[in-house]
Amino acid sequence: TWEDHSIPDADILYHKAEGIAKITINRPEVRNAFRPRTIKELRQALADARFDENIGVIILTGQGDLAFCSGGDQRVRGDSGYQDEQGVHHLNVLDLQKEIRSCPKPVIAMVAGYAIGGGHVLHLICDLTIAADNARFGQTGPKVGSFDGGFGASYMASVVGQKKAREIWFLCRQYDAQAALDMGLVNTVVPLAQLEQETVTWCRRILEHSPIALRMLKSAFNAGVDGQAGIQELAGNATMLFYMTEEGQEGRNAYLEKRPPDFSKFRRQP
Ligand code: 2NE
Repeated sequence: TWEDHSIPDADILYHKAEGIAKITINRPEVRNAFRPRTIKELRQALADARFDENIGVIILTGQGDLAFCSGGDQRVRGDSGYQDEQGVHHLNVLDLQKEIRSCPKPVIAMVAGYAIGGGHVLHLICDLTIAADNARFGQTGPKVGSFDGGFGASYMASVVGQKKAREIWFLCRQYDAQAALDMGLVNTVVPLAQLEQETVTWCRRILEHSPIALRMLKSAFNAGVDGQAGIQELAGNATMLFYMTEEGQEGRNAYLEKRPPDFSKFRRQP
């Protein structure tokens, strides 16, 4: 049973249960398209889930059966980004993408219906994707005068290969769930009625495993494709692990106790 942590009148819903946080884009009338406010709220919920020690895995999804997300809300697209209530233009979904990737907990996209445009990139960025059999995937950028040349291009190519990624962007076709599975874009396809149950089963399995091992693996997978930022993330985890050792703590303790550090008792591993 999900505990409701949603804020009234928000563009998203936010639930928690047994170590799982579920973040839901709640704009079904526009196929869960996002506006700047939606992204701001998604980022806040993701940060909450990241810093909640009881949460070990995060689900990102869309309200209803028709769409996961249809990308940027074209009705509020201004001349240099998506316009907020103050008239300021944003592409803040790019910040959300980075935060999903650098979140040390697995993030799972639970996709029913359309994952299109910037909504397709959101599922792509997630660590895993569980698709319902009615899911449909694709990019529309070149059709609507847009593109995502960041993770949307380079990370997609690392997932499906260069030829397929170019096809997806150049032709702007839609792919059904089976085609997405065949090209490695999703992890599994299940009947729509079983989508949440299957996703929760995957979450429970992940929750049985070592949080630090999962964290290290996520940053290791990122490091290969994220350049210096990916290395920084992996190295940050190495520093965290070193801080957890007696050897690391000896340096801190010696400084605080105003004495020279004694590292002589620590072995030099071959
Ligand atoms: C998603 C899709 C394929 C669904 O088709 P269908 O036939 O199921 O629904 P329909 O009738 O097209 O949509 C239902 C209502 O939702 C609105 C529609 O305009 C329609 O409104 P009404 O006519 O009922 O008033 N709607 C759907 N998507 C919307 C959107 N993105 N913005 C505003 N209203 C939207 C079909 O709806 C579709 O192809 N949607 C557009 C997908 C798209 O092109 N998205 C933007 C890509 S660019 C992007 O996301 C982006 C980026 O490239 C870079 C940075 C940031 C963002």
